[in-house]
Amino acid sequence: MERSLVILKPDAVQRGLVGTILTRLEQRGLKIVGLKLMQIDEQLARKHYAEHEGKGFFNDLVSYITSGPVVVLVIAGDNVIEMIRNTVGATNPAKAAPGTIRADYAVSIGRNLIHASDSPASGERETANFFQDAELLQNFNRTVDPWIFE
Ligand code: D4T
Repeated sequence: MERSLVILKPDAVQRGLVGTILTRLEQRGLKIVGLKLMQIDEQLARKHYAEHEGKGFFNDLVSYITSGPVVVLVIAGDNVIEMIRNTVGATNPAKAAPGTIRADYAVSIGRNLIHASDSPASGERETANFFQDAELLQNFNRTVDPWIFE
């Protein structure tokens, strides 16, 4: 069982795309086990993007992700990391495959709407950065699951 931290970035909130993007993830059958609206402060932004510290785009990235409210969610399930990354599309929306969220709703790498964890280890680390265990409802049953998982 993997966990992916997904962030609907400030542009998604400002552009009124939260519902649209959540719908895409929900309708795929992915199971959301945590969800909240929040504003990321600079300290958390630097922690979340620590691997990019020192790169030319780092300061702009921190400014962007802290510029307004975001919606953060945790999705749990087998292979969710790869499935969500495929649904989200390439980092640069200009190069993302048609039908992915970034290709359908974005054009710039610095306004690419959504973050999703890139490995199981990142998923765990990022989830812990944003959620307390008690905020996650990992064990609730979805009665629809037999129609989604063979
Ligand atoms: P995030 O982390 O936002 O989901 O994006 P990705 O996982 O798809 O991509 P990433 O970690 O390589 O980049 C993080 C973040 O930085 C922005 N960025 C990236 C940028 O503005 N310019 C760049 O050249 C790169 C590589 C976009 C996503």
